Amino acid sequence: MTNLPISDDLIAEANAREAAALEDEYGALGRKLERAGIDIDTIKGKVARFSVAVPSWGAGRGGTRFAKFPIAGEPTNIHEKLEDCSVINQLSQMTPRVSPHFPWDKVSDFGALREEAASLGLGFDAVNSNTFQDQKNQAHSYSTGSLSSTEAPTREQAVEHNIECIEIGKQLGSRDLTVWVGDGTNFPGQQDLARSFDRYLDAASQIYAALPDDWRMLLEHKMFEPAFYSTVIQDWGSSILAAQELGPKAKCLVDLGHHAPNVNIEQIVARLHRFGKLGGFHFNDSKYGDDDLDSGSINPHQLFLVFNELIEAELNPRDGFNPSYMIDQSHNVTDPIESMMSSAEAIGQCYAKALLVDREALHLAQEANDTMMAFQALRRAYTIDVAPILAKARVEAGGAMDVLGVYRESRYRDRKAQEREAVGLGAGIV
Ligand code: PSV
Ligand code: MN
Ligand code: MN
Repeated sequence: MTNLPISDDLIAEANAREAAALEDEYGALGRKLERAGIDIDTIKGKVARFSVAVPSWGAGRGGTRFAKFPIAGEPTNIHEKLEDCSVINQLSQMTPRVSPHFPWDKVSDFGALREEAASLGLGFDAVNSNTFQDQKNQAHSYSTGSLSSTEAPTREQAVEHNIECIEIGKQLGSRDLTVWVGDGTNFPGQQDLARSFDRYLDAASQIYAALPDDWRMLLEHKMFEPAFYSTVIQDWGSSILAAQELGPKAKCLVDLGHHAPNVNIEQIVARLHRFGKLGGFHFNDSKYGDDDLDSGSINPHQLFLVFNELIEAELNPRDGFNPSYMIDQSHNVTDPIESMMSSAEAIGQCYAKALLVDREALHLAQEANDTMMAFQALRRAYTIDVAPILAKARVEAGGAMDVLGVYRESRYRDRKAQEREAVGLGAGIV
């Protein structure tokens, strides 16, 4: 029994108003692509099968360490977050899974939570552990680090928490554990840089040993914050070294905002794939650091180039190709539902554009060292407006052609503002 939050009639009526325009635009694009030897329906089929998970924590209004400005009708618990994620998926038809974070999303009955999600048309993606904050009644503080802490009981506590996340994930139907630790130092000399990595590897291997055979451990690196001098898993180098040491089920997760400025992220993608260690993505955009801005809002071309590498990787699956795709954003000034629908669209568009690249022309130009024609092969695909392909795939799956328009027309947030408890003021999440 599904229990979807937006009226199907509302979606159908809105789609009917736009149907002729969509047919016209899809037809025109189809003819343009046909001239280039591309079948638009094949691309639409691939887009229809593409999905990206949404983070449970992204459903609430984010903030900075200075302030958070809540909105009326914001979700206050995992049940309300799932309901909001269901809206995103119902309208966009691209986000059927939610990635939960523990202990933020802890409940007493995870079997019931899984059923509740299913009734909203949702499943669960990677489970995320949290050893970057102290929780109430926690025995040992993470102020000295977590998996790399100098204190053995603290490391044990962090390992146990990750193993508990795996147990929860089994009940939710997850198959990935994402581990990001904020461990690091704020002063030169504060900790031994080599030994802290040894401690991390030792603790991480205990988590790895608890992974079921068909699970993966996704190691997420981040250059800085909360540590501002050194971070234990600060870049893809430390991440791949750790993943190689841990074993084949350990992979690297690339969060687009976690790199030094100007780093060539698409090249990192190619490198990780080359060694069978590309585990997944946290999609977002960034201007200055780990800004967690909406995907494609600052540098959509970079996102396209990342997808271009992903298509290349898929065509050359050296050690398999199965990266998990997820959004990781903080919506500080927008309605999170709107931001995630718009972000899923931006991500899907980059995927579709990457599918349109004439790979033969690209490879021939590369072999001939014809730099301009190689670049033009990418440019031709990037400049095509693929919106009609995404809209048609969405509508055929029961979603809305105009996702934001239908969402506003539904007055969903206004209704929730009447029903839900108000969120208190305070600092946001990392
Ligand atoms: C850390 O900045 C991060 O990107 C990790 O994915 C965390 O789990 C997430 O943000 C949530 O704050
Ligand atoms: Mn992340
Ligand atoms: Mn982050």
